Amino acid sequence: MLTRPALVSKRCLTRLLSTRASNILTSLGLPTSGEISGVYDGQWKGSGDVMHSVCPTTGETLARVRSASPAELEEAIARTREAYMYFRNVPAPRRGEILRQIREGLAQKARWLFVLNDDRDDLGALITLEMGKIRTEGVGEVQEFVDICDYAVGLSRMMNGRIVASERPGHSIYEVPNPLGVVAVLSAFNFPVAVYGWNLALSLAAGNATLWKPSPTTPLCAIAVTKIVSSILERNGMPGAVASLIIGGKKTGEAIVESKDVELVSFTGSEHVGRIVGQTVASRFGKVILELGGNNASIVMPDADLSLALPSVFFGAVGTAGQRCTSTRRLYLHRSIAPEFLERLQKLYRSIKPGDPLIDGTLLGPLHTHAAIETYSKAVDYLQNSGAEILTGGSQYTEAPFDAGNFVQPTIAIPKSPNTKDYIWQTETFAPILNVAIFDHLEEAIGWNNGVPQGLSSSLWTRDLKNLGKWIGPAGSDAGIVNVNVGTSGAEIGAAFGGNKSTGWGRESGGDSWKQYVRWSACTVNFSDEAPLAQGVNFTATD
Ligand code: UN1
Repeated sequence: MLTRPALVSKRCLTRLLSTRASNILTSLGLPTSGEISGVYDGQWKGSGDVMHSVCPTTGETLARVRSASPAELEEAIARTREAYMYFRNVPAPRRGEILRQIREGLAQKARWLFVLNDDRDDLGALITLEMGKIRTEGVGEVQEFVDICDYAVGLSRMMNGRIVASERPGHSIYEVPNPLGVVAVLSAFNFPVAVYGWNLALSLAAGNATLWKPSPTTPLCAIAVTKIVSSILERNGMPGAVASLIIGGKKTGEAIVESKDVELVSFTGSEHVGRIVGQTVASRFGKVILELGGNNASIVMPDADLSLALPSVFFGAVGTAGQRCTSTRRLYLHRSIAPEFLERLQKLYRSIKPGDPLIDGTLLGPLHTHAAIETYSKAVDYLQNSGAEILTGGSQYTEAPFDAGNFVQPTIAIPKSPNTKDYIWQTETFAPILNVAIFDHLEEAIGWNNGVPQGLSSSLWTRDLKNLGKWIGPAGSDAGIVNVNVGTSGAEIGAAFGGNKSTGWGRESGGDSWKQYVRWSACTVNFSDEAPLAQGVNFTATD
């Protein structure tokens, strides 16, 4: 049952914090009263503005967090740099061993695979409390961090360079990866733990120090993770600033992005802010990884197994209340199966009820912020005013207790035209709205799939190999993630994760992503008794 908190005054935060919240905070060693320090660079501190963590389910203020002052930010960057200077000399497999311990520290907080309903899924519960996603997804997010740590432990013994054949006798060329420097991770509210995990794991394996600026609306998740990571670093005699934390707002983000002491900025967020981040980092010749908007489509062919496609599309569109970068926002149905598919999909939508995301069995939690309701309502208004048919949903839940949180109805709409140039197809609305169009030929659907600015994830439902070949080939989907009989969301960590076009071309997590977190040197070594020039150039002076 949701409890609607009384107005929380600063002085009596302790007394009024709900049991629902205080149990989770206490289990992770987070204070339930007073202000919490939001800066860690070897020491916990924070004397900047106070930021509020607000529960999206109940509207309750969970904590007041002290962000970094400008001087503290400067100091944290300097400490992180010093930590890098130390850490780069620690052998990579030893760095891997630290990651293994971090993995163990996290796994104790996410044992869902082995012991259901165990209190060790506290970190997952905190994600649910602060971000609003349902508990199984909160715990799954911690699992994603655990998985990437496993991956990076192995990587710490496999970050190989290459030996290249030289055209000159007695010469060898080595391509050598070395640690890069300070990596800033600017993460978003929707994956407040896992996306940091992707970056931290690769960055640490590569010998860098990280500076994490999480979303200002999910500071508690960041503080809880940093407590786990820093205790392991300190226990191993490493500088804590190998994994620094800065809670802050826009100005803090700008200062980090502009800082010449930050070699790589890994940013997850909107296309609008990503464009500014990209340009700013490029203007100082820094490195950048961008994970921006997704506007992902699923295409269902007549030969698809609908009993597989339906629940996957349902999860892709409604899971996380439509707040994954990979959420399914566009659904292209072949004319022959469209009526049946839509009827069955609507039945699934009708079965979904909003609820406390902490309670097992709830499938629909709130949107993360109140502002997101406005974005949702604006998109619904646009659909209605432009002649779309709303098949289901379209409203906010306004009855108690849901009026205290940010609950909206998952929505299916058929826009008037499938023209991808229209605003509704072009724009990523970060809410559970699924726009549907009907096609006759796969080529037409692929054209629509590719006809938007974004290019993160895409999914084709078919049993026909010819369709598969087309879809993953040169004239197929132009997204970074191109799935077959798998939904658009819920990628594993093993492959590189990221999108093309206005999604920013960034790649994180698995695959070759680690190669961005190192500086590469091409080293030509001459072990002969002569010093010939390449390409046979003769530069001998005659005296
Ligand atoms: C995001 O939404 O920013 O593929 C990341 C997925 C998750 C990660 C999403 N593994 O849906």
